[in-house]
Amino acid sequence: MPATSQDNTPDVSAGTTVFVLNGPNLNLLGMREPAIYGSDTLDDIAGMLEDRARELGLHIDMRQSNHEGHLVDWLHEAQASGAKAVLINAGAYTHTSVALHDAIKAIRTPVIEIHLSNPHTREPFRHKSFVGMAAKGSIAGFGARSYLLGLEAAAGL
Ligand code: CA2
Repeated sequence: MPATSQDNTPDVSAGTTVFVLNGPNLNLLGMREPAIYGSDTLDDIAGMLEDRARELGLHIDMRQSNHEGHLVDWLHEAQASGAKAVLINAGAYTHTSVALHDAIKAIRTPVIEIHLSNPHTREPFRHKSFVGMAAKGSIAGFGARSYLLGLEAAAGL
C-alpha cells in the first residue's frame, strides 16, 4: 500500500535503512561461550537495535547466514536498495574472506565492521581482517554494545 499523509508507515526507500549482517555461528549467540560473546541472543540484539533505530529515525534490516555467498549477495542488495549503511559481523569469514573484502570495496554503501569480542586480544589468526581492510571503520570488544555503537556511527554518516 502506498504511503499517504495519514500513514505513519516509514519510507524505507529513503536511505534510512541500516542492514545488519551476521555471519556463521552467530545464530548460536547467547547459547554457547557466554564468557566470550555475552548472554544476549541475536534476537535480543535486534530488539536493542530496533529501539535505538526508532529514536534515530532509522530502520534495521537484520539478517544472519552461515553461508559466505549470502553475505556477498546482501552487501550487493544493500547498495541496490539504497541502504544508508551496513553493519557487518562476518564472524570467522572476517579472517578468511576475500569475497567479502571485494564485495565491500565494490559497493558505495558505507560498511562498518562489528565484533562482540576484540579479535586483536585473541588468537593470532583473528588479528587479520579482510572485512576491516575494506570497511569504513570497525568497532570491536564491547559485546552487544558494539552493534549499538555501530548504529550510532551509521546515524552520523
Ligand atoms: O567477536 C566477534 O564478534 C567475532 O566476529 C565472533 C566470531 C569470531 O570468529 C570472530 O573472530 C570474532 C565467532 C562467532 C561465533 O559465534 C558463536 C556464538 C556462540 C557460540 C559459539 C560461537
